[in-house]
Amino acid sequence: MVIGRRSLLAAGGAAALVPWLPAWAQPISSGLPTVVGSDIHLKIAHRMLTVDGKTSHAIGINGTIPGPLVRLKEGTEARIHVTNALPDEDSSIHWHGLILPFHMDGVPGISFPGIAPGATFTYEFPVKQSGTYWYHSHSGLQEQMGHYGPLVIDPAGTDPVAYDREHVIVLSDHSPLHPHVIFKKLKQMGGYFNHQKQTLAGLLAGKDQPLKDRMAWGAMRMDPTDISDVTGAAYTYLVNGLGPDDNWTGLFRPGERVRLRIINASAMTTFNVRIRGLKMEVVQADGLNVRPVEVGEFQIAVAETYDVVVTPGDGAYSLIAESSDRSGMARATLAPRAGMTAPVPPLRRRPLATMQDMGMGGMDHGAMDHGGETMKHSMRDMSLAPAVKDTPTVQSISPMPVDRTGDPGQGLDGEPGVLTYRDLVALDRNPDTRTPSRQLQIHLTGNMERYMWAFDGVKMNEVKAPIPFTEGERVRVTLVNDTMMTHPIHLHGHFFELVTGKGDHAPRKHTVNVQPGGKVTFDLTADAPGDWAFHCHLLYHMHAGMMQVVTVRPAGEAA
Ligand SMILES: [Cu+2]
Repeated sequence: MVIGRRSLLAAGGAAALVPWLPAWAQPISSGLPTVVGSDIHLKIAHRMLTVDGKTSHAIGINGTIPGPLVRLKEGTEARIHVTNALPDEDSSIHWHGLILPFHMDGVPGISFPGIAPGATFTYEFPVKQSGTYWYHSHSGLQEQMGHYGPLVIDPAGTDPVAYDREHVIVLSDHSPLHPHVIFKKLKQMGGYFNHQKQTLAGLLAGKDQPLKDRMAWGAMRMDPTDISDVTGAAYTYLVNGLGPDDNWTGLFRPGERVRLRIINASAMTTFNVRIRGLKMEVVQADGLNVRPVEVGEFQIAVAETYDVVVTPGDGAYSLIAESSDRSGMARATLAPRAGMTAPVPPLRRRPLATMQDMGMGGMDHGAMDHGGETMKHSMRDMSLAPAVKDTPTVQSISPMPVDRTGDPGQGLDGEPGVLTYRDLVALDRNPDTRTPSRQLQIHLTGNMERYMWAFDGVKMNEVKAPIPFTEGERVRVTLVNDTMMTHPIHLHGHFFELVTGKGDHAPRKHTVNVQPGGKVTFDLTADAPGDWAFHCHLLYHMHAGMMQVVTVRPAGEAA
């Protein structure tokens, strides 16, 4: 299952020997079914999925993984009938990033009761936006089994992005292990799937951390190779449901402007995306247009979307999405003709977490240069975060977290031309440019050893009350990451403006990745009354407690 350098090279070699295949047998983009119209029907059911020749259990929608592309039009009414054909469990569909009435948002227990086995629920809502989005289950761990799909809304007016052709690229992670088994193993041992730990041999060979650093990290019971909880040891990384050897291929005519709508529908995987030999013009983030910015690579967190435009010449190109811990990759090909391949680069060297990732970004090196025991104490100083409850879900408090929106993401420091959040500028003026009337700080806390994750030290099942907002109020929210993992934090039913110094053209997002030991600030206009889910989009983090309910009450109603 691990897609190592050797198997990829072997696959590339084998692919070159495969004879020409008829068009219908090629995994080209036309293979992604699309559903349109005033009444759309989706059916959730078990099926088998074959990836790179290996078959395992999965959940599909209308028989495919990912589910079909749901294509809507801005300014129309959507009516989508969702049937749950799973024999013995409830299901649901959440429309990720859509602005709609809260009871159509599809989160069981928050917005509606869920869809019982055999039942059909009809979602009806006005389509008020355009862009690239996706949908997925919000029930149990079904999303990990394939219950997700792309959603594209065509604008009512002219599209500011000029392009000749488009491809939807759904990135995901699939495992033959049942998600409950994965979760159980994480609970038993947070680092269960990390097969890239530092070794004695590596130390002797002078690789990775020197002995002094290793002892300091060891005393803190922290592991710098701990980048992803679930890795290529458990996952095959997919493009549109196909493995690296299957090699999904998107066709183009040389010289065309090709728009790629890239969606990270993974349960747990942050990807670093690049196309060898091509510059990418980022034109949209999380469904909303941004001023075009040219990059060579970008990190896409779970649940984010980026649209890029590329102009390929007459040749084949490898689209590579490495998992951020470099334990594997998703791979696809862009080519003028089916059957063409391009070289696939080996996985790059795995990154190590840094002192910044431990929330020491604001400290000078002198302050870091003390022994492990002292550091261990300074890593859990509860007085630094008075609002955080002192519970076992808090393994550490970042001593000096810094704004990391200018960082490219773990492992990408020093790589040329990598997108950061600070490169994003909204194409349209922000709809609300008022100064926030209050501030709110939320800490992302966790305990890797016990695999507990929470907001402010309180897991979802121990939360006493939702986070209250008054309808129409504008609030500045700062998320502080007290853990060594990245957390893609998603708020339902709203967009928020990242505070990165872009004035009234701040980039607006529905999901923001908070880097380890870092912080992110955004301004939120709470303009959608109702109860909304607010959670880490890493599936097992959400499942382990990093979730809350945000309630937006009409002004004048008692809190
Ligand atoms: Cu998380």
